Amino acid sequence: MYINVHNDVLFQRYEGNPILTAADWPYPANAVFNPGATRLPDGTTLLLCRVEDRTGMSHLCAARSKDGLTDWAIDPEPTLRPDPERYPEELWGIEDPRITYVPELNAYAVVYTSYSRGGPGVSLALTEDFKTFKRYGVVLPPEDKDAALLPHKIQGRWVMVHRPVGPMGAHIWVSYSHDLRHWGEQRLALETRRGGWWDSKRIGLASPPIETPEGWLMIYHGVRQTVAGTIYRVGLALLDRERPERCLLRGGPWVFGPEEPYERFGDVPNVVFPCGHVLEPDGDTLRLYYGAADTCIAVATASLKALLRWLKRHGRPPGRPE
Ligand code: BMA
Repeated sequence: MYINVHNDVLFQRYEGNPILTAADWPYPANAVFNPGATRLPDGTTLLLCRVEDRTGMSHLCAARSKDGLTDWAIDPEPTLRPDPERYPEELWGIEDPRITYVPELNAYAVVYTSYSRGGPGVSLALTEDFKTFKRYGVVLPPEDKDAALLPHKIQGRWVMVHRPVGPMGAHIWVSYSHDLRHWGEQRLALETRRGGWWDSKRIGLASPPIETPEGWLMIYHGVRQTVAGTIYRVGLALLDRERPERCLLRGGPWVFGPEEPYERFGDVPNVVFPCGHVLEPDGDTLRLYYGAADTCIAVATASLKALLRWLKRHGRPPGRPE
């Protein structure tokens, strides 16, 4: 049992939240949320935002800011649109990008959900400039989403963390590839907990795993079903550096959840859904960008060291019956 669970405040919301809403968009939009994030070489923060229009379908649009908080310059048109003619899996839109800079490729890997007739799948595109994209199409078929590429090969293979849904639930898996197109050696990395747990209905990767000397820090979302609907919250786990399918530590309580009105009310209430972060030049301050209530975009900061300290104190190896 986890008794005396600490309500440590690890994430501080920015007082100017939400930082981006549909009203800021240069063209009509219903909602902007769940952005991927990266820091460009000149220090600019780039968010690749999911934009839902009034058909109900989504595309991706880049917003850039010098300080990562204010004065966003938003592309005047969609940056990456669904292309169902050439990529039929994008028929009902593209959603929830995760961005990883991959030095070996000299490019950013954008891994996103393509919403096909067969359900949501994982698609990959590479870009150097967030203007032109080299699409790989769907790399992991439905039902699968919440995926990100790790920034370098491990023992000669690329690594993807993702969330397939099977008859036994929605858990986090790790898969390997030699060429980014063909994925195999699938391994179950982290399971939903059961019963009353906050992460008992579904879990999925939030922002891309962060490499630390102790392992890959994984920020993940967990879903609980209640009589009033679902609640999306955020928890922490640490994955082995060389074998990321091995979870070393998993936090008990959630570390971030919907509290503010913009997180509690919106198109889908009670959702915080991070898809990206940037690390400040101090190497410790983490800015976590998240969709709030499937309606707008907000940001919260945390100390990477404090997150790891917390996990070492309050986390435990998974695998025991929970
Ligand atoms: C998930 C995804 C997210 C969304 C969340 C809450 O399944 O579809 O895009 O933010 O549900 O609606």
